[in-house]
Amino acid sequence: MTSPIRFPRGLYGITPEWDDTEALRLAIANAAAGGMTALQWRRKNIAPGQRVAQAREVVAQCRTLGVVSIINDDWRLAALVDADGVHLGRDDGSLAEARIALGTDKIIGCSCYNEPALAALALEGGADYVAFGAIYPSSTKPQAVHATLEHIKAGRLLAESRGERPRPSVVAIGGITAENAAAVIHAGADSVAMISALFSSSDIRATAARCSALFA
Ligand code: TZP
Ligand code: MG
Repeated sequence: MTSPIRFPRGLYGITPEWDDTEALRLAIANAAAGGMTALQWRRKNIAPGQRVAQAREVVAQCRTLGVVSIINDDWRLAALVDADGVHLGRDDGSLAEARIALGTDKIIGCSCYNEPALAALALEGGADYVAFGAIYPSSTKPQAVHATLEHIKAGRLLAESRGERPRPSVVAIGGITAENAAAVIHAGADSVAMISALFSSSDIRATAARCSALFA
């Protein structure tokens, strides 16, 4: 029997840079119909006046769909729109401050790039998941550092070694597709994060279903 984890196993969609919120909602609905278990709202280039509104709509939609909602970069926005959690990179402030602000019921995930030492620190600080990437070349973030399947394995060992129940989860990101996801899951990822392979797919529901089936 697999041990319970703090962030859902499965496909973790991340939003593309779409200003068209209706198109985004349709894509999210299709991904959820295909089994996506979590969604990160990640917008690096959005007009300040649209930011809160789109985040709020996506979080509300996720709640209706039963999809865990995570806000990228900004725990204050996560609190404002009552998302299920936040994803923090190394430039996004302190995990401790975010935890105090959000409380223990919210999910905090941390980017660990290709550095298990960062994962150890994040886990010590109470992160609910640690993310490694880019596992494969990513056209979305071509400048991303390269992480390997060995980093996933190391992260999984770290997450398990703490003996916590439920235990923290391991997320893989970067260039992941329905074709290469099996190797990442086999290495120990509990969840695979995808932007382009999911949201640029001509059949988002079918792509999500293919990825989700890998976790069965
Ligand atoms: N961090 C490392 S790679 C990446 C991020 C946010 C982008 C992932 O996007 P894609 O399209 O799934 O490669
Ligand atoms: Mg960030």
